[in-house]
Amino acid sequence: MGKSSGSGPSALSPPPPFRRGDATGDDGFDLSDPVSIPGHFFLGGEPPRCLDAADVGDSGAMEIGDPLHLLAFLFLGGPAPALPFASCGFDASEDGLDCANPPECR
Ligand SMILES: [Ca+2]
Ligand SMILES: [Ca+2]
Repeated sequence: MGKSSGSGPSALSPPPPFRRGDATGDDGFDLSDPVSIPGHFFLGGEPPRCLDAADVGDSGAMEIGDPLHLLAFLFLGGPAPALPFASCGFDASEDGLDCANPPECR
């Protein structure tokens, strides 16, 4: 047929759900999650699939404190990551972090 309709994807598509702290996107929490964050930013490793999930403290920026926060929670009984953490959800605070390739969140 002729021209396609004007109903393309909206510029304001809703953000994908994610689970904060699951930087590897494998639906679980283990040592690979905190390790993958500095691994990407300082060692050129795989980027987190969802930067929001790697922003453990929800500061709106990726910092060295994010993997440290996650390490402390996982192994030292430290405070939990910011919500959404226990289950899939959406970022409560707007920031410039992207969730470009979100893992399937269950
Ligand atoms: Ca993980
Ligand atoms: Ca945020």
